[in-house]
Amino acid sequence: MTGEPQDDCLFCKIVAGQIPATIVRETDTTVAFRDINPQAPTHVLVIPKAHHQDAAALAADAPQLAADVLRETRAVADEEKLDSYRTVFNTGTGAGQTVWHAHAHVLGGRGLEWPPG
Ligand code: DGP
Repeated sequence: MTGEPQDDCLFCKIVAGQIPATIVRETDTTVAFRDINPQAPTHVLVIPKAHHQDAAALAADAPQLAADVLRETRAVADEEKLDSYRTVFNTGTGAGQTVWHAHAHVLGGRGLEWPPG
């Protein structure tokens, strides 16, 4: 069921402390941690603690929680002292989503080209 922890979800395991991660921020509803395969000097993932499979499901089923995630991307950028940064939600296999727990990438610390690949 959406929102419930999933036994086979990597990010649910990070939320539960069962898999280590470098956590940079935590709120009642969200966790932000460094991406294991950083694509920029700052590359942090912001996730809802509750399980939603992607950004579309999060926005549809828990819009307040989606707002919490978005607010935290800004907080991460502030803590990392980023004047410019990019927030990315890969949604669906064709867009590069590989982990099926909604997450925002916060990327910064270098010039970022547009459009992305
Ligand atoms: P996406 O491709 O948008 O689904 O992004 C998933 C990201 O998750 C990808 O950039 C790599 C990151 N990732 C995968 N496994 C782990 C992990 O065990 N720990 C951390 N910190 N990040 C992970």
